[in-house]
Amino acid sequence: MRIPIQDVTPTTGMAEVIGWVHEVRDLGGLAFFLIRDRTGIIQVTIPKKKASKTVLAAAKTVSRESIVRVKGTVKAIDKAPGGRELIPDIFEIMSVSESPLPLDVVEKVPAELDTRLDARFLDLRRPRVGAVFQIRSVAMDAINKFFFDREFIQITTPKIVAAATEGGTELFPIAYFDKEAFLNQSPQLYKQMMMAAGFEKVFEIGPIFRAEEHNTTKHLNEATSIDIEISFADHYEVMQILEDLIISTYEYVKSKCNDQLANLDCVDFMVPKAPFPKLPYVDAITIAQKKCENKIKYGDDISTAAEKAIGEELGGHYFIVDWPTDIRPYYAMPYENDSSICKAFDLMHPRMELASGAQRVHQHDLLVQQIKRKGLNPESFEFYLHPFLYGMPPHAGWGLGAERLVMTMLNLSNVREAVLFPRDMHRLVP
Ligand code: AMO
Repeated sequence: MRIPIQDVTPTTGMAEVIGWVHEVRDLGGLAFFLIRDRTGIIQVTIPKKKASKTVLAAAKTVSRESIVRVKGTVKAIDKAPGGRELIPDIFEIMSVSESPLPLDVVEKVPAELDTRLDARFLDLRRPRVGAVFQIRSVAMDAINKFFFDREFIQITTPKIVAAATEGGTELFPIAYFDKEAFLNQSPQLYKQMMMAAGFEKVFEIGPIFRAEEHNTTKHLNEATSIDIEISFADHYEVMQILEDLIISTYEYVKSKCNDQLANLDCVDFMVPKAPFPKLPYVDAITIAQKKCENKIKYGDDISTAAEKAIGEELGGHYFIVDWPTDIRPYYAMPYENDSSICKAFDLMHPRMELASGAQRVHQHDLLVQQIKRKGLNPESFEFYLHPFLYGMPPHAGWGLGAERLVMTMLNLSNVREAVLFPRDMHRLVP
């Protein structure tokens, strides 16, 4: 029976493995193969004089990245990966790979990201690339556990919608029978409606679609958002939950992903330290003004250059709080004593923004007023506003980008590295 390659040890005696032919080396009297499955790599050594004819025939013709079944004796040997090798009695080709390969799995030949994404299935066979997605899966497991441990209800909200969430722009229109419809930018309105449903604590992990014409290393047109909404909570309470979630996700990954982190050269993987500083927006602007050349002023969004400058100053994760009401969405709650600033926040990694959130406006009339102030039509939001008339609890929440979380956690240079099949302005296939 097949065993995972990582479980093959010199004490196993006999072993059978199935995997891809990672490398082939012929040294005259000896043929060496490295065989790879998702758990690791093993050396298969064929002494040509002693091997059977069928083993020799298969070994002679097999191409790299073909799938082989190898059964034989395990021997300890210092120089091979994992300190052992397999001497086969059976060497059977199960699935032939064509040559040449569209992409070199061994990474001896460097490839551009575009070439890699075109042959993504092969790219993902690279242990270093596969490790990103194994870690992403573990991080998602940590996040789900975190929410279920705290008695959140998991929700799934529509991705085909009739109205914008975050303002009028950045929507992908779709054909929906005879109606105008869009792909949803955020579960924002629906997660808030679940507060009116009495669910109190909800989370959703799902796709968001942004028709932004950005071609940067941190923007995707289809991303994964980790969203929460909580009743009877303010912005401070949900910032604390976000900080706890980030730290516990890092801790879980650190405890579960030793091999994958080593594959990625993340030997200095550090769990962020609590508490994350809370920097008022006005101070963030002052730092940016001091450190950046471009002229940023109060009331501007924090540009990429400003993010970088402030990130260098702060050095770790931090929140930007107390934003001008004018530059945040209509659903962010203004402060009672100064309505020019609101109870919104961003969670920042030194490299970029990771999450946005706020305490929300829960009063119907104030919400209508704020929607109008943004130049939007309250009639388009009727389905959303309706629940605010019948007992809407005070509430707060946030949305955290899963790809940016993985990108910053693993120090990846491009957000596309954290997505199996990224969608950007130029990429719709595969
Ligand atoms: P926001 O629009 O800031 O807030 O999005 C929240 C987080 O989602 C991620 N994100 C993206 N990641 C990659 N590519 C993109 N184009 C992209 N757009 C967003 C980011 C970002 O911080 N409704 C609010 C959240 C809330 O208040 O609860 C919202 O969507 O990491």
